[in-house]
Amino acid sequence: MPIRRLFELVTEDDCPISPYAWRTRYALAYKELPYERIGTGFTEIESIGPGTFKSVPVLQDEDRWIGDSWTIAAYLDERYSDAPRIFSSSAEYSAVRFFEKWLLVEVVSRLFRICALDIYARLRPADRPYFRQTREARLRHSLEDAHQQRHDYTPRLREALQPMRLSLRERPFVGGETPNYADFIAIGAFIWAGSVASLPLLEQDDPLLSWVDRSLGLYGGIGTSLELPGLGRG
Ligand SMILES: N[C@@H](CCC(=O)N[C@@H](CS)C(=O)NCC(=O)O)C(=O)O
Repeated sequence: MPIRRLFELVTEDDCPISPYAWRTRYALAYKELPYERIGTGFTEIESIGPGTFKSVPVLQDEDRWIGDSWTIAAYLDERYSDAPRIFSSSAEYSAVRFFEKWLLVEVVSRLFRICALDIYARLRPADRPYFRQTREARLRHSLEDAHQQRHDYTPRLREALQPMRLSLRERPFVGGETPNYADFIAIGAFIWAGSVASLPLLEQDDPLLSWVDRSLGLYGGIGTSLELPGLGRG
């Protein structure tokens, strides 16, 4: 079997929590490419492979080292062109780029505020000071203050998801009849936050949860055995 390894961020108990690595996992599963997963901490990223990476995911494919989830997706399409394409056209690529920006601004930023302290508590002890320092600078609040305000952010998060609900009323996936990279991006964010959140991120009857279940069930049940307390799953 070829050497193919995915370096991804994990918690102290080896729970994979990078939203970016999750989309890469989905992309690899979609292309039916087997790989070995290597859990890493924030403070170990610079020692991966050639030592030039600043973030995960990182994919090692034989002697190639590729960082950045978008670069990895493009690489997979180019290198494994016989397998189904992740992006069938540049128009699809652009639409998914737009979707990612929307999701980051409206959804991921809120998920992050809601879950920041929950993430911190699950990290490897060696990663915690780095996470606190960098994330408090980003939040312009202490992790504890953000945690206290999370109940204010939850309704705003649920409201912000309305465009996704409306779109999923018409089709089973963001990508249409079948999932595309936009679904992989979004489910990656829900898995990340759902793994750690200590409050329900969505109402129990939120129609988005059927899409969550559909997405977790893809590719032989890629996410069905995950514990996602923040989504009332597992
Ligand atoms: N543009 C990158 C972003 C990846 C990213 O931000 N990953 C986070 C983990 S979820 C990370 O490695 N952060 C490193 C750090 O904060 O030092 C991608 O799409 O892969």
